Amino acid sequence: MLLVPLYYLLWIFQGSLGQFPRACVSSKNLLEKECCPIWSGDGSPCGQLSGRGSCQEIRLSRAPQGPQFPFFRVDDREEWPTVFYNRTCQCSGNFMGFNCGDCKFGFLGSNCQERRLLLRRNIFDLSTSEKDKFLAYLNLAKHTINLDYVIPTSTYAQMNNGSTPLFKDINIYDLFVWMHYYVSRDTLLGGSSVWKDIDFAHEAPGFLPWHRYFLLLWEQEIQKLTGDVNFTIPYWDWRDAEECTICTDEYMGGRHPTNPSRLSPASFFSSWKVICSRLEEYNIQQSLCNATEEGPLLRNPGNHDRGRTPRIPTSADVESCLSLAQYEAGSMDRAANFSFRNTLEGFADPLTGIANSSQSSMHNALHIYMNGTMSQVQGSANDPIFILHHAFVDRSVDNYS
Ligand SMILES: *[C@@H]1O[C@H](CO)[C@@H](O)[C@H](O)[C@H]1NC(C)=O
Ligand SMILES: *[C@@H]1O[C@H](CO)[C@@H](O)[C@H](O)[C@H]1NC(C)=O
Ligand SMILES: *[C@@H]1O[C@H](CO)[C@@H](O)[C@H](O)[C@H]1NC(C)=O
Ligand SMILES: *[C@@H]1O[C@H](CO)[C@@H](O)[C@H](O)[C@H]1NC(C)=O
Ligand SMILES: *[C@@H]1O[C@H](CO)[C@@H](O)[C@H](O)[C@H]1NC(C)=O
Ligand SMILES: *[C@@H]1O[C@H](CO)[C@@H](O)[C@H](O)[C@H]1NC(C)=O
Ligand SMILES: *[C@@H]1O[C@H](CO)[C@@H](O)[C@H](O)[C@H]1NC(C)=O
Ligand SMILES: [Cu+2]
Repeated sequence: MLLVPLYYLLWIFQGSLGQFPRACVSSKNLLEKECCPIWSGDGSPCGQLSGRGSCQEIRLSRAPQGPQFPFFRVDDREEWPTVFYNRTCQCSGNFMGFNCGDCKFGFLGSNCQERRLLLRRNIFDLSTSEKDKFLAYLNLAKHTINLDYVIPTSTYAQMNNGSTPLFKDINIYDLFVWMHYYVSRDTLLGGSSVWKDIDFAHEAPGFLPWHRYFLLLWEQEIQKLTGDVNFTIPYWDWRDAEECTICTDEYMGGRHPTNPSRLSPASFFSSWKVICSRLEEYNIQQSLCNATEEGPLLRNPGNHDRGRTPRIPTSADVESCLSLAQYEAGSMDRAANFSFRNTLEGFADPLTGIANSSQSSMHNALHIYMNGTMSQVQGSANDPIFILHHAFVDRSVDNYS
């Protein structure tokens, strides 16, 4: 029952993650506002000669205006991606991607006709070698430059409306960290002022489809990086956990022996550097996160505010949340009562469905519980626990009907 609206939303959200194909960031592309790269398979834009797609004008209905965002044409993300591009590849059939070079999720083969069913598994059900392979993929992604995508290091206006492009390389893992930052960052209003009450991926109906699409793209990038076409993100089933059971050196990194908010040197995650964490600095400078390394991953599981989040959600919490009949209800934001999305996201008490601003439960509870990099929305994807956590949140959606 839920799948129909969800896939419809997925379609709407395609491309709204903030990706910039490397092939589309010259001043020529930006001034012409065209992003229709060549598909190397046949040398034509959007793989047009092979019938994969064609270069089309983007037509959007005007974004709804409302009190939640009392501005117009001040933020590059409005009516995405039309500030940057008004012509992009529209792919046909089972093709997708910026040049229609990829297959839609769930398909493979040279014509993307083979159906492929992939299963995400509980991380504790992986064999040691499967689990170690997953960890190695994470580390490889963190240390491999993304050849397909780059990030902008400034706004469109700061690029003189496209005549002076400012883009930068980023690694495959951090591209996703950056996209999650970009979708949830504040709006820069000039001078030193910002609009903080904005987020294109949280606290609204888009929360679940946006993160679902994000995970699917993440999987696809890892599949392409490693050639492991069957790769799926494992999930962490945190129900009834009394502590962070994946916070060990065998899994996502144990605690440092002397510094409780750092990771154990026995885990390679202890040497990972975060990006996009200095939000106040960006706002003061009216700049974007430019993916400069900003220090180690921080995590201090269980040291959180227990008044706000007394425990990791229980099986009963999940059952109760799944029994909420309406996907959205009432105000469609964090104040909504009896809303499946708002309750699963964590702004309502799962046992009553009543919104409560002094509690963080369900999805939010895990972010708060980690008491570190995971706890700040914009930079949370720096901690690879984000991926395992969201894979489990996504699984809850599958169990909802
Ligand atoms: C797309 O952008 C280009 C460059 O600014 C402009 O010339 C063209 O008129 C735009 N097309 C549409 C349909 O807005
Ligand atoms: C960029 O475009 C905006 C809106 O059209 C305009 O107000 C501004 O002057 C332009 N800036 C530059 C540097 O061309
Ligand atoms: C992926 O899974 C399919 C079906 O289970 C199998 O035939 C294929 O060999 C697997 N491919 C790889 C690269 O593991
Ligand atoms: C990148 O961002 C950091 C933090 O805001 C800033 O200190 C640095 O100057 C920026 N680097 C470039 C090349 O803009
Ligand atoms: C960690 O938890 C303490 C309360 O126990 C809180 O004051 C602090 O802001 C939290 N830090 C992060 C990064 O969440
Ligand atoms: C949700 O329920 C609470 C408690 O009944 C109520 O105070 C609040 O106004 C409700 N929220 C909305 C948006 O209706
Ligand atoms: C909200 O949560 C706080 C702290 O757990 C609790 O004291 C309060 O009764 C709750 N409010 C509602 C309306 O449930
Ligand atoms: Cu998020």
